[in-house]
Amino acid sequence: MSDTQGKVITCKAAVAWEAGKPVSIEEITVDPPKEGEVRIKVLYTALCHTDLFTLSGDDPEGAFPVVLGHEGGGIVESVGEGVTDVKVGDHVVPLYTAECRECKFCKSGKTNLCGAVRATQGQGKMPDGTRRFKCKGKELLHFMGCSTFSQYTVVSKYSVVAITDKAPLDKACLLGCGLTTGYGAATKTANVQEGDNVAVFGLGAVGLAVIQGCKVRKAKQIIAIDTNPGKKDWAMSMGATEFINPLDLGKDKSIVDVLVEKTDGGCEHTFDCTGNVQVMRQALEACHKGWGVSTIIGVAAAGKEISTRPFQLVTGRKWQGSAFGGVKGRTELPGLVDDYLAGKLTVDDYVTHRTTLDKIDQGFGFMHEGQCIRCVVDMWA
Ligand code: NAD
Ligand code: DAO
Ligand code: ZN
Repeated sequence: MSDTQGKVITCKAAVAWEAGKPVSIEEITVDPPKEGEVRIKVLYTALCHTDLFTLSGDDPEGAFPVVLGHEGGGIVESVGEGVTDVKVGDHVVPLYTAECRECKFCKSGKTNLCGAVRATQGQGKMPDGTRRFKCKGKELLHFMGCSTFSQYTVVSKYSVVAITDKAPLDKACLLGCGLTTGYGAATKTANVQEGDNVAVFGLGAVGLAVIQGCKVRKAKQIIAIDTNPGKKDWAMSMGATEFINPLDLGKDKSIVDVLVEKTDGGCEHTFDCTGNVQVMRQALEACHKGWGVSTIIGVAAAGKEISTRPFQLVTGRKWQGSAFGGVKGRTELPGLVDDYLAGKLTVDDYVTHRTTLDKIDQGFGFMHEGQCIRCVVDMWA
């Protein structure tokens, strides 16, 4: 039993007080976990663009004040009643896509989305409708069921998975979002097959992980596309067969024309990993007539809509989306950790930058510079 069990913990967290303002490092209190909840000592969190997105006010559901962060790893400090799958001392990764194994979604066998904590997670609250964080007399909202920008966090038992303590948590934390999302989108949602031609738009952590998934599936052409020329070497190192910067094409050739030409009529699979709705359209239209499938992974800004001519769909192209790569976190994430430890899934290379909680703003700066794939924050340094 830990000596903090059952007690309110005071610790440091990056608090986002309002949209468009930097986070501030505050002393906050974290209540003990209630029934069905798990309190985690967060050791590492990685910065993902979704956190920035909410901070900047682009997230339509963003609300404040909030403890952001959803890509993290830590150790279970205490558990509430009715928690059996994880125990004190376990190494864990919080899951923004929960898995209860009992709801209609979980039992359908058709999706990794889970209904159990969906409504309260969307409101920034725990499943009983209350919160565990306070700062300066105010309650703080939880974020995506994870809130890993705090040294301690509380999550639902459905929103956490134990992983082997052989996996270094400063790397394995990336499996809590970007890597699993991209790899799963290719291997599960799209289910890319040997010999397929694919195009991946946007080469951040998500797009690079899509490339890894396509390579594992022995795709024939893996065409990597990004407006940042610095992403070419990254893409090739993950298994892309070629790189195209759409800005190099000139006015007369669109990226769609180029892809259709290079793949003898279009790709079997394309992936949007940018969140840009114009790119989503290009990705759909670069699919092969009759059977090409485009998977949207990128999250678009508030109010954005996608469009194409309906004839694109009438003639057999399909549009679909993928959340957390279609991966059921509690059931399947440990297998991805095993793949990582067995050298089948590259993770370490994605950690291009590091910082500390006190300097988390420096990390956000790295992300804006365009060189950063993931910045890992040491929560206790
Ligand atoms: P990132 O910002 O690191 O990478 C995006 C890349 O897209 C960058 O390299 C950028 O240069 C490139 N890009 C931007 N505009 C482009 C354009 N017009 N054409 C080609 N390339 C362009 O982000 P990331 O962490 O890799 O995440 C990618 C997207 O996936 C984001 O929108 C993020 O919110 C979303 N996401 C979705 C899920 C999910 O479950 N669906 C999970 C994680 C992230
Ligand atoms: O079940 O209705 C639902 C929503 C589940 C959340 C899926 C989130 C997908 C995008 C997340 C952005 C990156 C972390
Ligand atoms: Zn469920």
